[in-house]
Amino acid sequence: MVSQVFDCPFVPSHAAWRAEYGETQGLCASVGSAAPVALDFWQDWRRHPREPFMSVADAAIARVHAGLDRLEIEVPSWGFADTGTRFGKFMQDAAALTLEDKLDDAAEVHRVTGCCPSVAVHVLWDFEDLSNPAPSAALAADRGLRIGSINPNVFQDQCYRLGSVANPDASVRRRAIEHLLHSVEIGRAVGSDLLSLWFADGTNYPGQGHLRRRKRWFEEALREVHDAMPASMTMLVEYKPFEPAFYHTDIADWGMAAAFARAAGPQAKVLVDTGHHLPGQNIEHLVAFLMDEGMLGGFHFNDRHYADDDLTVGSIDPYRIFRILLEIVQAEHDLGGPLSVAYMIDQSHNLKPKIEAMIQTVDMVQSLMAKALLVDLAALDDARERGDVVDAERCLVDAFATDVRPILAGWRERRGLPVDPIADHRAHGHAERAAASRLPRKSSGGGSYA
Ligand SMILES: [Mn+2]
Repeated sequence: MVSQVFDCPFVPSHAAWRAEYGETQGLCASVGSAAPVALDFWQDWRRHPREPFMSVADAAIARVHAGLDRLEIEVPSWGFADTGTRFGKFMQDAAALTLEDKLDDAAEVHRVTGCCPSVAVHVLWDFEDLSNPAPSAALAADRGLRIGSINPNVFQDQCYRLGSVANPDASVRRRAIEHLLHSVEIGRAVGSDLLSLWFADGTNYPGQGHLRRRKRWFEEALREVHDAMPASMTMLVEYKPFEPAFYHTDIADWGMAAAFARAAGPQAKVLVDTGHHLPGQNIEHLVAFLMDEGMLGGFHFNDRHYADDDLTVGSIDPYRIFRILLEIVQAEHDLGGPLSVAYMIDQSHNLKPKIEAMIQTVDMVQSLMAKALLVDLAALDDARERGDVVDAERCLVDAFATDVRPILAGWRERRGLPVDPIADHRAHGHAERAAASRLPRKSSGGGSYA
């Protein structure tokens, strides 16, 4: 049904639609009742009394399309594998086992979205031969992709029970640092410029660890790794308030991450995982603060209701993600150019089919970015200067309430992409083929607990 809507000439160009059908003719008359998307969009704009429909729409659509042209979103290899909670895993027939499988799935996401050319890799889960990672870059290139952020793993081995670079045992700290240094070399070998660091280090009980000593071990480790990076590489330092540690976590929030990044060196920045905050945290505020300090490195997109739930981004609170993206849109507007921010997904789905969930995520990020780009920044500034709190808020709410699906469809048509990427993916048969080829291999294991 929806595809009929997107076939409507209204979608790629309002001007073309008006020329053909006339400004006063309702869209429902031309495509019938199967037009909920475009009809909503039409009615939404017609109800706006503040601006003439065409002038606002054309300018806004051009702005959104240009913004979407710049938006690349990295998918995580672990999002395609069987994963679970600590209570168990629900296996999916089509879930990926090998790096090749994961790259095949990432290529399918990129085929239908056109904006996901890079794949984040997890060192222990994705490289069978850590001494020879270079062939993985060719595997990615064969599929029109590239290897994105390198994610070391210093939380899984038994020796890390009491921490990695903050372990009280110097030999364990050294082992963790060597793995991080090896990860830098892996990045160099596969042409990646992002080293993405998350540590499970922390303690479960008061008195268990010497907090300041652990802080200094972290500073020393990050500095050593930073110094080994090529000039093109960025170190991303991720934080998380708790889990797996339940009393204290060594990098518990964005301020600590920023302090550690500063101590490490100029190529280290903060990675904001949207699910890694305590309830009530104003994420867009800390994002604005980090940008102004030149310390924002990138995002791990996901959503949460309670803790680090790894739900689909925007599924719980799309307005929050919109506000975060709006801070970036404003910063780039003030700067007069794009910021260097890595947009990455950190989700692993148990219930949704993994590729569909990833496509849905990309679509949500694009939609919320489109809404953020629709905010009239001049009107917003004017309202602020007049001290008009209501008008200022209305600038945000009006943009957020706009149905951007037809604008997104127009962008996709312009790029030769399917206007409904999930429907196209389902019709393409990738999941069925993947299940047929992977199910016989399932007994050999695979997956992770990401
Ligand atoms: Mn993350």
